[in-house]
Amino acid sequence: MSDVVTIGESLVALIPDSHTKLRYVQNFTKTVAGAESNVAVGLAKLGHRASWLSKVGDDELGHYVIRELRAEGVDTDAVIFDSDHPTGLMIKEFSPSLQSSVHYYRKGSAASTLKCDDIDWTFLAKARIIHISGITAAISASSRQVVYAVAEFAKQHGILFSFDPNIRRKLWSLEEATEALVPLFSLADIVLLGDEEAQILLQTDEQEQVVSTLHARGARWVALKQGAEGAYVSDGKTGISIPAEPVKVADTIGAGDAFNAGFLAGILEGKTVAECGRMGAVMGALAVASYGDTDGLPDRKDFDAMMNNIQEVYR
Ligand code: KDG
Repeated sequence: MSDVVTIGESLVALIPDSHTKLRYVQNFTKTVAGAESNVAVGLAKLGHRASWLSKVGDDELGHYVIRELRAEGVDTDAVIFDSDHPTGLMIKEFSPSLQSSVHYYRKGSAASTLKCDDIDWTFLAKARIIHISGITAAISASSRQVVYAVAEFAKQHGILFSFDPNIRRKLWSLEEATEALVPLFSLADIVLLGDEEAQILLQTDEQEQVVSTLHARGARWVALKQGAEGAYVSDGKTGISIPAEPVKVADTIGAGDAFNAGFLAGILEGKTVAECGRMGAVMGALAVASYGDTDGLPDRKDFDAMMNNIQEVYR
């Protein structure tokens, strides 16, 4: 039985060792990326039982993904190996100004063939929280159906459904994203979104307006992630700004997932919304301080030390 089940695609990510155009890069580090598996890793490192449900190719990259996630303590027993479709790949690119972008090689990947028949509903029924991001809805029509079906299932079974729109403009147009993602707000108990996403999907990034709109649609917890400004979090009774933790930025990719892991850990532990927000902010800061999506995420002991005094750990 898992505290949290996350569902979505994980990819092998190649991270260049230099800040230049990919054509000039000589060396890459191989790592695992994927919004939902990042959340599962963050939760597992904090000591929660986290499962990741997906499909990977029955290929070397697929076995690598599973090996890495298991090493981080994520349960992957429900993952399906697909011998007809490959594991997806992405390559990061860093410009000289440290901006990062990604190139996807994921069309027709194993995860994009995920369909409702692949889901082990009995396994899912035992979760306390199911977390999915909009990337799962973007990668194919069948995985989009999975997202809606899982959200409905969570509602019927009293499982908390956690949703992060995670809009990826390289995967679909803003019109397609809006049409597919806005209805999911009404099915979500926990909404974790960025301020740009709020602007696109709700036509406002004004924090109180965003949270009141989402609470009116049924969300019990809302976290509006504001990047370097921190976050605004609400449980419908208390709304509070959480400052970002001071950090030297290496790579911002993965910060939102890390925030989500910290925030969901807080909910599992019965914390106040302010504490959940601070847990998210600490996890987010640690993710941006390192290059891989999850390499910088702390184990519980380090996390607790940072929650008490982040300065001490950095020395
Ligand atoms: O949130 C970070 C993710 O974007 C990254 O790990 C890769 O899941 C990914 C994606 O589809 O972009």
